[in-house]
Amino acid sequence: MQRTYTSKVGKGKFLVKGWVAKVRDLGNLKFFMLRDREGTLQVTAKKGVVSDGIIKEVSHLGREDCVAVTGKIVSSKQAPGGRELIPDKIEVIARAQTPLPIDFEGKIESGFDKRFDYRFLDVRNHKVQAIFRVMDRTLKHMRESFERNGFIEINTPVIQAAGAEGGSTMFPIIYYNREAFLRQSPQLYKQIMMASGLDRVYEIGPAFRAEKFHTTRHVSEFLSMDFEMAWIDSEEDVMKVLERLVVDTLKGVKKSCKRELELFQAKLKIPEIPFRRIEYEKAIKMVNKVGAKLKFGDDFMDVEEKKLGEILAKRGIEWYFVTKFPSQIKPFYIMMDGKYSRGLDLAFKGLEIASGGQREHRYGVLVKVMKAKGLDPHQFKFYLDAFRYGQIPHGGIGYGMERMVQKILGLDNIKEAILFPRTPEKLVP
Ligand code: AMO
Repeated sequence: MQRTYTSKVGKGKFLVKGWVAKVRDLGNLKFFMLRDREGTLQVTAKKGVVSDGIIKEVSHLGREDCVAVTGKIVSSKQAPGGRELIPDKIEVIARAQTPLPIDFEGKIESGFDKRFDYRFLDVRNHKVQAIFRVMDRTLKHMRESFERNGFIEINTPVIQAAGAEGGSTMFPIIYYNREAFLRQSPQLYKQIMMASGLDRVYEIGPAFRAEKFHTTRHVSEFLSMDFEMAWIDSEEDVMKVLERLVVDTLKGVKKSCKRELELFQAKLKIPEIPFRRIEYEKAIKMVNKVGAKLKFGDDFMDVEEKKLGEILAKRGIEWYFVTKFPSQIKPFYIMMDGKYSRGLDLAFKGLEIASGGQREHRYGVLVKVMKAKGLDPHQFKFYLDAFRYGQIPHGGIGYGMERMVQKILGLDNIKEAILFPRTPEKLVP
């Protein structure tokens, strides 16, 4: 007989497989909840109704034993979901040791560290599992949107010889007999691909940052979704694609993750296009009015980002762009117009989700900017070469996938949206 998920059983005989979630023994009546990926099902063994062998088997079951149960589904007023399984065969596939190291059903709140140590148990909780289903669907709907908009998915190296996002967050590794780095972003490679004629590319893959501080939105390894597009006139073209991508994705998630969103009581609003564009100087004024002390050239930190999000939330705005950042705080690859840059950030409820902009595609200017920012162009020859033989105007963004899921579900900490988070302290498991 083929296995059926607990959510799919109807009337008749079925084989279900899963973990023993709860056992109750009322003497002549014994029952347990069987949990699988899709839900739970009560298995009821009543003396006289099932064989003595089954009764004995059930009385030996313990929490999280792994079982395969065959039996008949009958309606039941008392059982959760209005149905129960009357077993005629119970096979114990594996026993679980006791006591369990964490109580993942949430009666005793386990600390983060313990939860991540035993993530395989933690994810048996359907609410925790829901986070990763939302991640799965988010990626799927994004890929669909990219496909509709003519993007090609690519993969570029994770092991790199040079980083684009500043030395302080690079992870050096030993690559045979020389030093290399884990990528901070696919920045240099996606830009190189703009000189290849592929026109519109995206990549979804891990990115690494040796972040020294602890926040609820930074980790050392995250899933970066990057796109890059050619033949643009300005960063406005990038924002148009990005806001379309966000709306497509949210619409998809709203439809395919109803159950998951309900578990988190997450009300997903679909923003209207175009998203609000706020120039950096205006954003500074807005947060300074409520107590911040930012001046031109300062970067938005956690608190100011949140403040801006709160101000805009009062106006019913959840998604917005911040544009026209000062050139001095943007990386070398962003195009500068004197004092201002063509860089942009996209925020969702006060959290930066993506950043990018129009790139500098003119070889001579790029080399000059790199030098002015203290970089050695010789180290970036492989990248700069792509700008010497017909590089076209282009732009793109990098997008933090876990931050997106964090905000969709209202999770306090980004780590919850990562199966095995990496932080300065956490390398195992
Ligand atoms: P940036 O450094 O702003 O830009 O990163 C892009 C997006 O990636 C996410 N992110 C992180 N998420 C979790 N933990 C971290 N430590 C972390 N660092 C970044 C954020 C952020 O908005 N190359 C540029 C992008 C571009 O211009 O295309 C870049 O990496 O959501």
